[in-house]
Amino acid sequence: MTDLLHTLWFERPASDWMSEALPVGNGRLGAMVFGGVPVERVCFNENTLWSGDPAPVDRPEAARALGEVRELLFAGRPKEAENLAQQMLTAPTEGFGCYQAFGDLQIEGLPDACGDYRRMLDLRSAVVSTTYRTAAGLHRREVIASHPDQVLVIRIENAAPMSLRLRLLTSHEKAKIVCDAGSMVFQGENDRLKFEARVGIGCDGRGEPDGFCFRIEDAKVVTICLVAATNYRPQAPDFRTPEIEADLAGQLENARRLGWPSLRERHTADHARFYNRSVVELASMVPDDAPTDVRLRRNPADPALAALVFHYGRYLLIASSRAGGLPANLQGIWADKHPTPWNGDFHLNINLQMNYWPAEVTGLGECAGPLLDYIDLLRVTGRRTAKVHYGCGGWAVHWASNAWARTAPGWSATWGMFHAAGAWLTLHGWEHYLFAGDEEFLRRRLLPLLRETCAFYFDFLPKDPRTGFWCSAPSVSPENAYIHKDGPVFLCRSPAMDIQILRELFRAGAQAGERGGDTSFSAKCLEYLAGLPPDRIGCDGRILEWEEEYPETEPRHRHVSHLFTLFPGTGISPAGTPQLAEAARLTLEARGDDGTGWSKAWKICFWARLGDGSRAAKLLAEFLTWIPGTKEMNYSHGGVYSNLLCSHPPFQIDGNFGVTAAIAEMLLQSHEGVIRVLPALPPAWPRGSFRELRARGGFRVSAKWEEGRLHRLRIGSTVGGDCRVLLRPGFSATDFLESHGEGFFVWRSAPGTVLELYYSIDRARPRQTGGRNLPERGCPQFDGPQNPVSAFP
Ligand code: FUC
Repeated sequence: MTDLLHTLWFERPASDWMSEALPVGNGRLGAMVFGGVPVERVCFNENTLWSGDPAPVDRPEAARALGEVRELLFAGRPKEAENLAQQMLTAPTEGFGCYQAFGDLQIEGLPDACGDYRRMLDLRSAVVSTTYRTAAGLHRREVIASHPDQVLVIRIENAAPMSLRLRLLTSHEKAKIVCDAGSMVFQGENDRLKFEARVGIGCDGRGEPDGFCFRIEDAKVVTICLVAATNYRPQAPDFRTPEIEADLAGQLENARRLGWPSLRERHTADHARFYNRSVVELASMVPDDAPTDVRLRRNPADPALAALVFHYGRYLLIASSRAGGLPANLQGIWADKHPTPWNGDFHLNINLQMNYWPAEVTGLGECAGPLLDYIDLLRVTGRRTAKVHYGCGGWAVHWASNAWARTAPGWSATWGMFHAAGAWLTLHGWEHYLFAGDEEFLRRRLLPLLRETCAFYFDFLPKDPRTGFWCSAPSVSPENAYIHKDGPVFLCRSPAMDIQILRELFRAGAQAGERGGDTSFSAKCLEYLAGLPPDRIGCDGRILEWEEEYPETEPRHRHVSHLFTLFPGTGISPAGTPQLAEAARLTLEARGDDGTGWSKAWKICFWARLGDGSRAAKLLAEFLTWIPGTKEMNYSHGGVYSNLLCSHPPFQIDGNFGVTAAIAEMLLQSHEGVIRVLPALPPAWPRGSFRELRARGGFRVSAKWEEGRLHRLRIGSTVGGDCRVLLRPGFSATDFLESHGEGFFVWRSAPGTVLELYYSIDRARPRQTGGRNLPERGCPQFDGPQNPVSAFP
């Protein structure tokens, strides 16, 4: 039986890149594999291949117009303010460029399938395989994208000798292909970068160039290695080196020397090091072994499918975001063309941030490395934008950016003026610190980042003359408009999202300053925190998205920006702020459950934070709505394709990452300084377990539940310190737990120790049956008093 939790599989070759092909990636090189017969298509990407121009587009006249735009906003004339902002504050579209697909490697002449066709992605080994029976026997193909050896490898094994033809295809105009005795070289350039791919071919038959193609004769076993690079360099102002610096010939030679078994082994070992960091298991009522697309259409509410999509998000993050590279863009590293939808850019009003929501909680903190590096890149270019556009210190970035770290506002004042993107990104550094508890990171990287981000806002925020609060103006509530007497307007003062982000920013600054010994920075953050306006509830009980209770142009808009504070922020919780939590609930009800893929993923996170597991599960099943690959772009009905990639539509990877984070949030929360286990467990998931999800404070949490009740709990402490945990009332504390009333306990943990708790599943008489402090041994296996209900992973 197929491993339902870690395998995607299909009975047909993929007919479409976006919705059916299967992704592999090593963080930099990505490919979509079709598993075709008689033609295999491997559509590949290299994540630095972007068009565009890094020349700054900041508008020197902007700072002079800023005062007037603000005055118009304060005078209640937002439409005029928006018109003036459009004229004077927006930056041109020129030079933005887009992420570009590299090319296609086609293998023609593969033997026909007589039966038993299976195409599969094994998430644990990160291998895409295609197997089938031919007239002569078994045909087997495997594709990997190796991180340790920086090579994409296609291995073909066939029962009988084959005659194949290899072809490189590309839609880049300036590209040439040269073949020699054992390889194909593909070189080109776009408006900015040089790029090159090399294909090395090894086989047990004969191989020779054939015009622009490569011909293989009489081979049963073929190994094709593809390496690729550009002359991009993540460094302003030029962002490129004169020539491509990667030693592609050396990489191919290394791959040839290692050979397939070693390449495969080194790849799977490297991947497992990340993939095995955490596991979620959700038991199905009736395990369904059918192909993934059939499962999806048959029972989107199947808990095992939810677990699969959870693991898929982790897989995609490992495959698209590894140390030293650029972060995952809107399509990860899996684009099939250019221009890519929305330029395949780094959208910063939800999308890039969502890509990294699952990183810390699933133990993939290193995969957030590219994001943190990218923020440092934006800081460099963003200093100029802060100065030129606003006359401020610090740094600023707006609604979206690209490989050139563009930080100026967008070309439309309606969406391009979202400047809180930099503050939001900075919070990812704070979260990284909270999860890892790494004091060195705090001092060396986080504090300088926080200081510089806050420096912008210390200069930027005017006082609202009417209320005396700090005011974020001009700004927008991402991509949403309100109805003003002069018509629909986007430009506004202090949208709720800005204020909520700034609240988290100043709070983080205050705490980081305190912990890092910068008390004056800490005090200044506290002063600004105290001067921010509170969240407001409208007369119908909902949280206000804008400063005033305006009618909305689109009450069911996909962005739910004014609930940032519920997730990923920390400002609302049913226990801590019940009134706001109720207002958040009403806000969500009014917004409706529908939305693009990423919007649905976000809504699941919201319901998880509100502790409503049933509603979260309902939305999760809707997120798993099957979308045929033919569906046109739209802004309200998303889901997933057959290959489980998130459909905005079209394919946009944020929803895959968002949904992984959401499932983690249903099982474990730690944002309130206390660990809550199973805070939003849906009744439809009565039995399951998770292993090694991460909680803030450097804790690793594993749990198992039966009949919807926590049965075993294990918390590992990596850096020591107090671990506050909320346990079901009625349990007595062990020697290792101090009771703080109403189910709250504190474990005063030493670094490297583990706390284990075992509960009886007897509903009538819940009791704690054991708790121990143990030295940590990496991934836990529960021992001690065992209940043989089922094996814990
Ligand atoms: C934001 C969203 C859109 C889309 C785009 C890439 O602008 O509002 O729905 O996801 O990013």
